[in-house]
Amino acid sequence: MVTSLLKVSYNKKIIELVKGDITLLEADAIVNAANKWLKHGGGVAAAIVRRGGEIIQKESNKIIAEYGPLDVGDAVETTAGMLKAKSVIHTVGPVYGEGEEKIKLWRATTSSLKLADDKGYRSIAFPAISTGVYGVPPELAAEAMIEATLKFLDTAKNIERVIFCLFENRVYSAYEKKIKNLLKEGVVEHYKD
Ligand code: AR6
Repeated sequence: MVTSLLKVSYNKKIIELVKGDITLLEADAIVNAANKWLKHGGGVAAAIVRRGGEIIQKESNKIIAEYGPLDVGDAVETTAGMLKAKSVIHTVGPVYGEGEEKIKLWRATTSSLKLADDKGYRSIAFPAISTGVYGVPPELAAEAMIEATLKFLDTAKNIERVIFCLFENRVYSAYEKKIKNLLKEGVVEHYKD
């Protein structure tokens, strides 16, 4: 089950926080927190391949065979197989401790948004990149990912809804805190239908 818990508007676009499993979402694109080799062995990556099918891993292998390992911050696209989403965008977040984690998370978020926007997608759902196996504190990920999203939405052509799908309560709380601060500052507003 996926539960929508906080919805705000920014520049006529929607930012939404939901709790649950990203593989169940119906967005045009869902983002995968991948590694440089697109070996989807654990965490959200494994869940995406499990539900979407091996086709996602096979297409990922083709991308790596052609272009070699990705850089941190890159984003590439595969089919979504049997998922409800139309597309999976794989991006590589930083491992905590390697340095410049905030900038790198900003880049991973922006390159995923740009890829989706260029494809004409209207909605995209992100997990909390790097906050699992890669060990980035959720507060840092929330800052970087939400700030990058606001900046991107200033000039987005097609994206009108960005969802952050958080799996763990501690991670959800960090994203909620960031959005609540933005509400207080008047940067975003509560969404009204
Ligand atoms: N839906 C939404 N979020 C999820 C789900 C899910 N089904 N499952 C886990 N999460 P992680 P990373 C959350 O470890 O830290 C993989 O092995 C999880 O609670 O998936 O970027 C890759 O192949 C956490 O908040 O990604 C890479 O090798 C967030 O997703 C490496 O892990 C990210 O956790 C990437 O590490």
